[in-house]
Amino acid sequence: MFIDEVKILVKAGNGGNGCLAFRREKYVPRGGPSGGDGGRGGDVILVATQHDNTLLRFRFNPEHSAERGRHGEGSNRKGRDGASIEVPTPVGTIVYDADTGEQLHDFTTAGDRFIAAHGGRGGRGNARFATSTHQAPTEHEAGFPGEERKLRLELKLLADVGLVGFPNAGKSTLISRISAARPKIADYPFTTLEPNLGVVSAGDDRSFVVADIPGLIEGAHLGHGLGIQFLRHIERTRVLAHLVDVSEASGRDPVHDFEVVMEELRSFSEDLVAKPMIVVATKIDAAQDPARTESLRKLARRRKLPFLKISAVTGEGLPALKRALAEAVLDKPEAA
Ligand SMILES: Nc1nc2c(ncn2[C@@H]2O[C@H](COP(=O)(O)OP(=O)(O)OP(=O)(O)O)[C@@H](O)[C@H]2O)c(=O)[nH]1
Ligand SMILES: [Mg+2]
Repeated sequence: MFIDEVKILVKAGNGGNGCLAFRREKYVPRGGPSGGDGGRGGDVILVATQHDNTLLRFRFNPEHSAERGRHGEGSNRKGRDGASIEVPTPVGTIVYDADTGEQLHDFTTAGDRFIAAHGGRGGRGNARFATSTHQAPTEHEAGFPGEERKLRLELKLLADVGLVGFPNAGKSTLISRISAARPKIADYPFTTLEPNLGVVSAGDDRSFVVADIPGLIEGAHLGHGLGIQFLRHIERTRVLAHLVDVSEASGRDPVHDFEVVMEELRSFSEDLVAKPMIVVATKIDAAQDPARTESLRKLARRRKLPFLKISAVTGEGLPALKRALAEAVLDKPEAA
């Protein structure tokens, strides 16, 4: 359902040209052919990595080419081979030929390698064309071109971060501020009916996936509101951001909201409440009474959970939240 997709161009290195040369040495009257072969062009190799879970890196960098082989030289010197390049590709990526649609590779395990474009062979130098009856050959080959292919990469996204909270807490607004996702946002409850995924760039060319899901209300596990079945979409996440509206507009008590949502999470599964969680006070631009924010902060401290406050409207606190989420998600072993 949530598919990340990019088109990329891979271009292997061309082979180096074969050389045309004859030996010229003192006291050797008629030197034989001595043109060396060209070097082989480098390959473009896609290598599966656990470190990335989106194709964002390719969006910034859609072309990958490997080095060409050097030309052959006289004295039978072969040109140096071009270096191959390895392009990290998230595990789970499926590679298609963009022109024919043919599936070329399916990355299932880390370290898995796929040569996406083969380097061109080096041309033969004239020394290789010598035979007993053809002792002064002038034939020599040009290097062969490296393969060039357009690929389409597809990756089924799995959410790393789940946004939970009451309806109207600002979940969809947050994902629209930190990713390219553009879910519907409105000031009535249950605006979000289906989960939205957004890819968030962590700055250092790494990224993670955030899931915005419908809001939870008291009794959701009994089917109130939109129920709790959609929580399965965040079962495999590594961290939850629990958004609590601390503005007066909610008309409710932030601490009570927090406890209600925790109970609903618990009735879905114990694993879900046991996940690492960041408590996020939202709409601080509209929070007049600091006591509301403070009560939530204290609750987070009691529960030994990190606490951050944000305004998706002014942008306050968003960089810190992104950093905290990135830290919780990246470089951690895969969730079971
Ligand atoms: N003042 C202020 N308003 C906000 C902020 N974030 C969101 N809102 C408003 O709060 C309302 C609800 O925002 P949404 O992002 O749709 O809330 P949600 O949590 O996704 O709601 P559901 O999808 O119904 O669960 C909208 O009118 C937003 O404009 C904020 O930081 N400050
Ligand atoms: Mg929403």
